[in-house]
This record gives sequence, structure tokens and C-alpha cells, in this order.
Amino acid sequence: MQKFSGFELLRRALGGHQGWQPQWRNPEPKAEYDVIIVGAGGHGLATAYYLAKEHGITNVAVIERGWLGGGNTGRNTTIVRSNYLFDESAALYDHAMKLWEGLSQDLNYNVMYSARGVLMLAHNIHDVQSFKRHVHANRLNGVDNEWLTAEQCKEFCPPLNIGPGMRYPILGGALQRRGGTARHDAVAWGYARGADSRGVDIIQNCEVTGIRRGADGEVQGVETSRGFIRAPKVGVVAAGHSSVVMNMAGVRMPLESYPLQALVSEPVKPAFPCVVMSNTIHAYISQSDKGEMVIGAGTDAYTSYSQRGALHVTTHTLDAICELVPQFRRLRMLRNWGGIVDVTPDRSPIIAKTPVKGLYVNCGWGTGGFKATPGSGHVFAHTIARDEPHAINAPFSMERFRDGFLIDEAAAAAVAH
Ligand code: FAD
Ligand code: PYC
Repeated sequence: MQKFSGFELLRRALGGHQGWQPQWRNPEPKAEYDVIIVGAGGHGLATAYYLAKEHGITNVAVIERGWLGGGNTGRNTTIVRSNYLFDESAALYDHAMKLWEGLSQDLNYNVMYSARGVLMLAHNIHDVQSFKRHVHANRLNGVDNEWLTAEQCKEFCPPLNIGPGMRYPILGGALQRRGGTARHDAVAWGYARGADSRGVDIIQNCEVTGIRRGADGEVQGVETSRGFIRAPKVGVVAAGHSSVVMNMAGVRMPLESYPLQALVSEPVKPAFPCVVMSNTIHAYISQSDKGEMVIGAGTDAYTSYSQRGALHVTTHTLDAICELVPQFRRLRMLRNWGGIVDVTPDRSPIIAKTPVKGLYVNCGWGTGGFKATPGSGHVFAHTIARDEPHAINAPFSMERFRDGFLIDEAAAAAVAH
């Protein structure tokens, strides 16, 4: 009988739960697949999972130039909510929210979705008007959201400073109680394990360097750092670099890429009960299950592909956090990092077919795609499998920028950009 150390026995007993990275195969790429997904972030892996699970398409490769979940999926501040303004967005983000609610059971993997509430603070009369408009629009769409006075905000989140002497006083806030957090890397690992066990090949350390097209312009496959891989369908899900990859097929995207950064404090005992966001003062905060305060900033003011942001953006955010929650002045920072987000002109994503036969794209999530991961993968898989959009993602086409059907969610993005 094979003998295992106590550590290995514990790891196997936990079966990949909470804190333990599950095992999946590490296959060599085959010469040909039915579908290639470029990018093993949460959205790419979720797409592969639903292609296999819902559409029976398992001859799929997810090709990743780095390591699985090492892009924005593993770099975000894990906030999940669906309080967007327009009907199209409510349908998309609430589709994701409903999937979050059953995701741990579906994947048989604990993604640690925690509906602890997302409170968006208003600091001036424009914030108040804008958030109340969001509350009303959300409720019309069956999405929960409610207005709280400053005192009710304090009751919901006791560490908040609602004193009158603040530079940006809290005038109230919009609370989505179903909003909260989920563990970002667990989401990537859970989808990876689910896809892998259904036969999907996840190929890491393999960069896509070109997209080959045939005589009729159709997609034939991808050039990679490990050779050419043939496939009649290619889905590009390469956040931050979507325009670079799409350019390989000759498609110019309406995207700009910016650094977005975040940081965590040293871990402390439970001290912050919910998620608080403030676009006006450029800060958002929650406490992870490990005890760290997870704090994020706005995007840098200039375009860049650097996975680090400007120092003054962080110091500005920390000033804001220390004014909102003065006792956190004594916390020390543990680490900080950045990701690259790709932003569309209307701050809504593109999940669509493209003018190139067999080429599909899922991008432009800007500062807010983590929350959409399950819904995004679900409708993108439908789009690729059926070669037509799902009703939910039909409005999120590329043509909307040509035809003027914008879905302007700049205010609901709730992150300065
Ligand atoms: P990614 O996880 O970035 O995956 C794309 C993958 O494509 C990467 O792994 C990359 O290596 C790969 N790739 C790129 N080029 C190639 C190539 N040529 N060949 C092969 N592979 C390639 N959203 C929220 O909803 N809530 C939040 O709280 C939140 N906070 C954020 C905080 C920060 C600091 C950042 C940076 C983002 C935040 N976001 C948040 C946004 C969210 O993280 C992203 O929208 C989401 O994770 C995008 O997922 P993805 O799978 O599309 O991209
Ligand atoms: O979209 O909720 C969000 C978000 C929070 C931090 C970055 N994006």
C-alpha cells in the first residue's frame, strides 16, 4: 500500500478545499481541438467548464501564457454585486449572482461566496441622487438594493466614521445585501478542476503569438510558443491584453488598458463586517477570511501594460480609508500589487461573435469583471457552442459602438477610472 505523510493525507482528505490547490492534469497540447480558449482566468475557465457541462463540447483547450488564475482573476479585491443601472446589465450581472449562490455546490468546491452586503457610500448630493436612481432601477429589475441614511450605514457597518468633521462626510449609502465577496483563486481552481475532469486540456506556460486565418478569412487555429494548434473556433478571454490578441486576427478593438492596484493589510481579528465602496473618495474595503483588510484604488490616469500602479494612487486611497475608518491608521500594509484592466468607452463588456468567422471575444470588463465570472462564462459558452449570442449577452456586442446602443455603466462601476 502506498504511504503518505500526515501533511499529504490531510491535503487529500481536504480534497482541494479552502486553501488547497486541487490537482488537474498537465497535458501536452494536441494538434487539434474543437474550441480553443485563449486565457485561463476565471472567465476563460468558466467558459470551458460550461462548454463541457452544458453543451457537451469537451475537445477544448484553454491556453494560458502564464499560470492559471495569475491574471486579474488572482489580483482582484473579490467584490461581488449586481447593482448596475441598465436593464441589460441587471440581466447580465444578476444572472452571475444567481450562479454564485449555487456555485460551490455546482463545482463541489468551496468558492467561499459570502453575501455580507456591499454598501456604496454617498458623499455629496450628486452621489445621493445617482445612488437613489440606481436603487429604484435595480428594484424595478428585481435586483435587491436599498437606501440607508448615514446613521443606518453606521449601524450596518459600525467601524465607519460618520462624524460631521470629515473632509467627505457620509450622507448615506446604497446597500445590496446579496452582494459580498468570494475567494478569487478558488473560483479559478474550482472551474479548472470541473473543466479538467470533463476532459478539457488546460495548457499553462503557452503563449498565443498569432491567430491563423484561412483563404476565406475564417479562423484556423492559433500560433503559440509551443507550436501551431488547429481549431475552427477560438474564444479570446485575455483581459488587459484582449486588443493585443485580437489584433493578431486583424480585429481592432475599442479598448484601452490601464493598471488597477490593490493592497492588503496585516491580518487582524474580524473587525469589518461588510464591503464598503466609495467612488468619490476612490477607495473600497472588506476583510478577507484570513483577516487582511483588502483595499483597492482607482485606475491610474494613463494607459499601460505594467502590472503595478503609481504610488500616489495608493497613498490617496489609504488617506481616504483612514478617514472612513480612523482606527485602521494603525494597521500595517502587508503587500500590494496591480493588474491590467481593459476598458470600453461605455464601461460595459463585450461578449460577442466578431466579424471573423470562428472568432469570439469576451473582454472589456474594466475594473469589474470578477463578479460576473460565472454568468460571463455561461453566456460565452452558449455563444461559442451555438455560434449566436445568448439573449443575455446579445446587447453586449461590438456593433453597439458603431450603432450607438451604448450601455453606459460608468457610475455603477463604482471605481474611479
Ligand atoms: P484574467 O484573469 O486576467 O485572465 C486573462 C488571462 O489571459 C491571463 O491569465 C493572461 O495571462 C492570459 N493571456 C493574456 N494574453 C495571452 C496570450 N497571448 N496567450 C495566452 N494567454 C494570455 N472585479 C470585480 O468584479 N470585483 C472586484 O472587487 C474587482 N477588483 C479588482 C481589483 C484589481 C486590483 C484588479 C486588477 C481588477 C479587479 N476587478 C474586480 C476586475 C476583475 O479582476 C477582472 O475583470 C476579471 O478578473 C477578469 O477575468 P478574466 O478571466 O477575463 O481575466
Ligand atoms: O466592480 O465592484 C467592483 C469593483 C470593486 C473593486 C474593483 N471593482
